[in-house]
Amino acid sequence: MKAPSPPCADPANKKLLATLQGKAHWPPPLWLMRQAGRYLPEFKAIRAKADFMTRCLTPDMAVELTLQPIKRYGMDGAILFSDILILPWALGQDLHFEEGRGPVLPPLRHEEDFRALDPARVAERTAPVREAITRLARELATTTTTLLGFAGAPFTVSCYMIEGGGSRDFAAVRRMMIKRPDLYAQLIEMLINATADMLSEQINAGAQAVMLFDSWAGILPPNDFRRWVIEPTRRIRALLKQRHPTVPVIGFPRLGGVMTGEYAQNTGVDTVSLDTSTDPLKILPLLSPHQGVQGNLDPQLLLNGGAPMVKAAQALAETLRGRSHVFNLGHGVSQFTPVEHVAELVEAVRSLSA
Ligand code: 1CP
Repeated sequence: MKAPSPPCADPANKKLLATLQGKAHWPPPLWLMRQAGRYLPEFKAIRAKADFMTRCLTPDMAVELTLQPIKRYGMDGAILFSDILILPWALGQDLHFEEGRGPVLPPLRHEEDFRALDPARVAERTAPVREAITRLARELATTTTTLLGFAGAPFTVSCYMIEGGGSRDFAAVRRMMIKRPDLYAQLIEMLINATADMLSEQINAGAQAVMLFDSWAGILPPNDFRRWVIEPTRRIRALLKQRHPTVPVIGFPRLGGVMTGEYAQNTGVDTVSLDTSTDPLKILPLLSPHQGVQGNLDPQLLLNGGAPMVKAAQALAETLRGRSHVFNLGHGVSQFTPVEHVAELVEAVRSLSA
């Protein structure tokens, strides 16, 4: 097992934070989406003891789970152990996670369902999350690891709220957008403000950068993508910049395809996280010089490990060398990934030479 990051009192040694603020580092800083998860034996040990919501809402557990991949691999970023669906739960929508099925919520269908949501209770219900962040910030203060907060972006969160869980085509969300744009717009408006407030609270508690996951952005046609993905993200970023001008915002418009450049330009996110299908060379010319790129190694290469993964990782880092690049995957770590493959990837990126 690798030692955790060496102590360092100087926040300038937080390579990930500096990169998110626009600097180029070589080798690039690295963390992985879903780095705390079922591929880790120490994660499974805690998973056997408590259900998902308990793990998210018990600060001791959330802290321990967040730090597991840091202790094992010395990642440059620690992402809070939580979920994008904590916000709907905090707004008053019931939520539980079913084995083999994922999140389950009572779907929002009628005006009364929307009216029952109450942003006034979010701060109180997310108090354990802030407590976990406060403790993590203290633990990581003297290390090289940057603490990341996050939320789902309004569109993706609305998908789960309206469908009542995951979906193949998100037809109920599309129906609502088409048939009740007034009601849908009210929900997105509420989510914009609640998300900005929640992320602002995460920053006040000690998160050094925040990420907005828009995992289903890619299902929308261009005009809906502009209205329900780009515009809400632009507004959340603007609200956060008013309150925390120096805190970087990462945006992940997954499967955004040719819309990804427009997303980066018009939301103003400091770093755009690219999914597996995106060629970074196609996006770079569309970014401003200090805008960063995060990603985007194929999680399937990590799953399989060995020379194909190492070669692709080296090529990806080399392609983005000289600009702000955070090494990451194009989506989350698969639960079937052998732990040795993650160690091999971390070593491959760390040992990139001049
Ligand atoms: O313990 C378990 O078995 C539950 C698995 C799990 C985990 C580890 C879920 C259920 N959520 C999480 C944690 C989580 N989720 C984190 C923090 C940990 C880390 O990254 O290391 C983060 C950032 C998320 C974000 C998240 N949750 C997203 C956005 C990113 C993505 O994967 O696209 C989404 C869409 C969710 C919803 C969700 N939560 C869990 C599941 C199985 C799902 C997907 C449901 C579906 O649509 O199929």
